[in-house]
Amino acid sequence: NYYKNRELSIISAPFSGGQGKFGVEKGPRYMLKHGLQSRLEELGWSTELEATLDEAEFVTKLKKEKESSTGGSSVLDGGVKAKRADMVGEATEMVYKSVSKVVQAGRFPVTLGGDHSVAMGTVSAVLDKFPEAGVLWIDAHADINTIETTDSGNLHGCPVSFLMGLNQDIPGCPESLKWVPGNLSPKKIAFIGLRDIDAGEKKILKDLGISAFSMYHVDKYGINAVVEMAMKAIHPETNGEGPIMCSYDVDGVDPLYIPATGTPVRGGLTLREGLFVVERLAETGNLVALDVVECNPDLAIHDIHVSNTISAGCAIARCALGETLL
Ligand code: 4U7
Ligand code: MN
Ligand code: MN
Ligand code: MN
Repeated sequence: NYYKNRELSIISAPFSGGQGKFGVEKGPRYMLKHGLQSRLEELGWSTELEATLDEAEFVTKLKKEKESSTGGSSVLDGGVKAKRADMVGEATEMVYKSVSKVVQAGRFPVTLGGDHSVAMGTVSAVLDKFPEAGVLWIDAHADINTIETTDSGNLHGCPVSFLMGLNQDIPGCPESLKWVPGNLSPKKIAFIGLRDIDAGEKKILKDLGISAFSMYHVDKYGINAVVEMAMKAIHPETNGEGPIMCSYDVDGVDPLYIPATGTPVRGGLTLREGLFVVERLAETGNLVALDVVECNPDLAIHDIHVSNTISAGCAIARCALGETLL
């Protein structure tokens, strides 16, 4: 157990520039309003709040950028694509600094997104503190597009390629993202929940031999076996033991349960499977950091979709931090 003193910080990362829809920056505020902090206190954690960027400030900036002639220009030198790369670079570096401060102080970082581009900051900070950490990436998507393979140009579909340093040598790689160390080894990440992978991403996953468990594997082996295999994949020498960071995109769970998210894909994890993953990680005592990202309350058609999404997002955090059914 890496946090015997049970101290955590909730890091708000209300950023939406990694994709095109407003509202995902509201995720942290909604989850906090839902009572997340006191529920984590009830689990025996002493908690602190850590702000990164200012929600209102960033929304204003984003609106200006969208109204400008380029609309957050996406095509860069060399024909590569990355929308709003300057903002994403600035925001993710701020997240990196906040999470660094928290982990270096020996506190468990719970980062609330915001879109998944913020994981460039969280994972980089966690790897500084725990260089041997493995990452479990729970998601319908692999988020491993490079600035060459991305079709959408949305950087929330690219954080893993930046974390692995796959863009550094591509001509036209945005200066603003050069701060990302890019030292995540392809051997140190495993995906769970995949079901919407672009052709370019499939090739990268295959070429680099990355461990990826799709919904097919969840159906075939069951979620418990998949989590076990994923842990062994990132820590092969120690039979799955060693520090684990979990970057949890709520769209890994089926939109039946978590409808208010930017890129929903049907056929996902049930809510129970999605919670089991983090319950199991908590049980190992090896979890060192958590992101919960991509809750977008603005994308709900009914109020019930907002509360379903936010309460499920909060449940993911609580289960990861030790809440059990019995
Ligand atoms: B998320 C996508 F094309 N792959 O690159 C892309 F399907 O953080 C989706 O997982 C990315 O929500 C989804 O735009 C990013 C698309
Ligand atoms: Mn996703
Ligand atoms: Mn994602
Ligand atoms: Mn999404």
